[in-house]
This record gives sequence, structure tokens and C-alpha cells, in this order.
Amino acid sequence: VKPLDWWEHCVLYQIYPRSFKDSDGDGIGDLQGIISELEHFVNAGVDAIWMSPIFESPMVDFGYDISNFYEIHYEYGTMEDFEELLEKAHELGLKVLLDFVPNHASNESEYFIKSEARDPFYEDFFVWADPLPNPDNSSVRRPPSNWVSQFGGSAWEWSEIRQQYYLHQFAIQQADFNFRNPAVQEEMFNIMKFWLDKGADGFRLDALPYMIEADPADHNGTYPDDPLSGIIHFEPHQLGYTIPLYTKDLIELYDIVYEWREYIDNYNKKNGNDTRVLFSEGYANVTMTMLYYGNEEGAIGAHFPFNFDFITDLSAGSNARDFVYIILRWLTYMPHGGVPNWVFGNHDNNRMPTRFRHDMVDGLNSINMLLPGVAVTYQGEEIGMRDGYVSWEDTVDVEACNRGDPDTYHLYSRDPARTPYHWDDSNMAGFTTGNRTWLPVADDYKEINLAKQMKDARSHFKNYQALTTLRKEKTLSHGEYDIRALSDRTFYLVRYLRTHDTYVLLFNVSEGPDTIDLGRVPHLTLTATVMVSSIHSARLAG
Ligand code: TEU
Repeated sequence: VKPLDWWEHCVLYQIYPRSFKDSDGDGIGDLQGIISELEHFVNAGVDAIWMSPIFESPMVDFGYDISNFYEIHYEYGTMEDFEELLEKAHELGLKVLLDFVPNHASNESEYFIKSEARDPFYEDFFVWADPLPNPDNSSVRRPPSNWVSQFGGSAWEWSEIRQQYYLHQFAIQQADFNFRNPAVQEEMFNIMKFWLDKGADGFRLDALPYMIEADPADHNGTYPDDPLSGIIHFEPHQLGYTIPLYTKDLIELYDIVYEWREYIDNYNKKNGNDTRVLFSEGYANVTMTMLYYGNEEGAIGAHFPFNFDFITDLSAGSNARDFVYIILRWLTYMPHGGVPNWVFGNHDNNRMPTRFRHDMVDGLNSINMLLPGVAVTYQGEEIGMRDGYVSWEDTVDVEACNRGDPDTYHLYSRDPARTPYHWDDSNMAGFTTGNRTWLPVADDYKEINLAKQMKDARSHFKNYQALTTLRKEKTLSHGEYDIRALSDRTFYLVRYLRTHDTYVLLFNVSEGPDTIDLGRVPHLTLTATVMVSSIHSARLAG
């Protein structure tokens, strides 16, 4: 069996730094908080952590609006704290990945301020355009195209200073970089190099589908309107009004990713130590997603693109056949030799037990850990944390504030998945020593918290630990797989490897019991033992 590189079968854990652990009582998580809990990852069996952005930011989009790509945000700590975090994590054998946000910068960044002022070097750093001529000669200013922002409203914002529009596919305060400018590309390499030299083990690459937009040079010097979607009940400029043909998934963006991979590979060659990696983020159809791995001409891209199929294509309403289809789809379309990965939640989506059912936590963590490839955990999944309730008054997510009102904000808000981590049943769930938190602590923290689950004989956390331990078996890292539905309710996942033990996962995704014919499960014999089970009543019979 071929030896695997560290990232090919790792357990990768996403930290949302603002909500993980607060060390100084201001109600906001920070780097010293993370440092103080590094043992948690070792106990849980996690191999690598990636942190949502920790860089200097006005926090309009909680760190995804970066004002200085080379500095640590003051609420999170200092550069020394970051260096300490890296050193201590590495001592414990943990890899540390950063969030790299190439699509946009804060409108408070030096890049943007200089670009707005037409500083020659920075002038074309962002996507600037004149208003469209106004046919009725009225004073109404017309944006360059009908493009809409992911967070609602036009994707174009007028700059009084520059007397032009700039593009922002997310918040107004997140100006889209102009990737057709080689100087921007150059700066991206500078930023990557800076953090790699510090010792970061790689990057999660943010929002890649939006990196490149249609080139006016191909459209008579104008920005072409996106086609209307035909969904007429949407107001203009609301999400869903247009099909993002000219703003998302453009073919040219992949070449940028392939260049980054080349850069990282060269960096790895020169530095000779452990492999630094790129994991790309983007919601797209399966064809566009697989192109992040590489293309048929042999270009190589991200080490893997995050697989969001469990988030976008499965829910509490999915049956066993749906699960099998969605799992096999990734494994089938993935380029030969690719490393698969499985994601059940993140800071942008409702938490896994809320989106599925509360009683599915152990089953979903099992499928995550027993499938081939990388298991990704969003902070809290190891203890089955559910969405927290966040009132309209407490809502801070820019997407919810822009697009929602007191009646509709919950449809958009990402806050419920971002409430503070439940360490124990003490005040504020042990997240902070202070008396307020940036988002309210979910009120179920006395029932669902890490300290309790470490004590209880059976718990989500104990199950999680058993799985991360089991995962180290050769069959699970190197073995073949076989997945099939046995009924509408139950499917099996078998992992086998010649001369090694076979592992069988039986997963009933329904709310009710199921009786299945174990004779139909390949490799399963009556001498099998139950290693991990989310229920007491599972029986091998007959
Ligand atoms: O999200 C990128 C993304 O693809 C969006 O569709 C996002 O999932 C959606 O707006 C959620 O409602 C990334 C980050 O994960 C997200 O937190 C940031 O807000 C966004 O990029 C902009 O940087």
C-alpha cells in the first residue's frame, strides 16, 4: 500500500475564530483562546485546522473584508500570538491552514484607497467602470450592468472620489480585485509567500467562482448584462433575478488556480519540508467544481475543492438512495487519482444537526469519517451543536441585514451557525469570562457541551473520538469502497482491503426502524463485531 501524504486522509477542522474561545473577556474569540484549546484537537483526533480569516479587517463580513492582508486583526491578537499558535500547533503535530481571500479587499484597504485616488500603480487593482449613458437625460445614474451582489442589491457601487463605479460581488465594503491586472496576481503571490514563510501549512481559498468577470474587450467595451432568470416574482437586484453568466464560474479563473498550484509546488520543492496545500472553496455544479482539481490537458489545481454536496443536495428529507447517489456522484466525477473530501457544515450554512435531524449526528459523523479521503468538521459538529437562535435585534450578519427584515432575515442569516462554542455548562458556555458575547450563546448549551460529553459514557464526542481512532486503520485510509442502498431507509458503506479487516457501516437515514437482509451486505459475516454505534438497539441477527 502506497504511503499517503499528510493531507490525503486527514481530519480537517474548521475554526471560526470569532466564536471558538475568548481569552480576554471581550466576548470575541481570539488566537490565545485557540492556543489554550489546542489539546481539544489532539483529544478529538483532528490532524489539521483551518481558520476563517484572522487578518486586519473592519469586520463588515467578519474577516472576509480584509484591510491588510499582512496583519493580524487586533481583536484576535498579534503577529506574535499567531507565531505562537503555529509553533504550539506544530509541536502537537497539527497542521494550520489560513483562509486566503483573493476575490476582494476591504474598501478600507490601502489597495482600494489608492486605487480610488488613481494612484498609477493601484489604479487598475479593482474593477472600475463608468456609468451607462442615460437615455432620458435624467439625473439618475445607471450602473454599468445589471449584475447583482450575493448580499443583495446591485454589484456596482458609485465612488464619489473617483467618479466611477466599482464592482463588489459581496458587500459594498468588499471591492472585487481585477484579476486581469498582472500586478494583482503578483500581489497574491506576495501574500501567499508571506504566510508560507511564517510556516502556514496552506490555504483554504475563498469564493473562487467569482474571481473573474466578463471582459469588456469582448463586449464592445461594455459590461454585458446577465440574462434574466425568468423568475419574475423576484424584485430586480434580488438574488435569483439574473443568471450569473458573466460573473461566476468563468473558464479563465481556473488558470489562476493552476498557477497558484504551480507556485505552491515550487515552494514545496524549494523548502523540502511537509507539503503545503490549497483547498478551494466555491459552490458550483459538478463539472465546474471538478475543474478545480485540474483539467484534461494535465494542469493541476487545488489539492481538492471542498465538496459541499451534503450541504446543497441532501437534507432531512433525503432517503438512503439520495445519499448513495450524492456520494457516488463525487467519487465518479472526480478525476482519477484525486483525493475526495466530505463537508457537512461551515460558517455559511445552517448547522448539520439542524439541516438534517438531531438524531443523525453520529451517523453523519460516521459517514464523514469512514468514506475515503478527507473528513472535514465544522467547529461544534464533534459535539452535535445545533443552530443557535439569534433575534433580529442581535443579528449582525451583513447578508441578513442587507437582504432581510424582521420577518425574513432568518432565511438569509448565517449567524445561527456562528454562535459561540459550547465548552461546558458554566456561564456563557465557558466561551468567555466576560458577560457578553458578540453573538448570543445558544440556549441548549447546558445539554450540549464538550465537558459533559467527555464525562458521559456515550456521547457525540465519544463517538467522534472512536471514529477518528478507527480511521487510522489501513483499510479506511487505503481500502476500496462499496456503497449501496439496501432500502429507501438504509444504505451500506463497505471498506475493504486484501489481508486487512473489513469495515461495514450501516446507516438508516430515516426516522423509523428498518429491517434489512444482512446477506445482501458484501463482506459482512456473523463473526463481525460492532465497533461504533449511534444506537443501543442495533442487532446482528439470523
Ligand atoms: O463564501 C462564498 C460563497 O460562495 C457565498 O455563496 C456564500 O456561501 C453565501 O453568500 C452564503 O450565504 C465565502 C465565505 O465563506 C463567506 O463567509 C463570505 O461571506 C464570502 O466568501 C465572501 O468573502
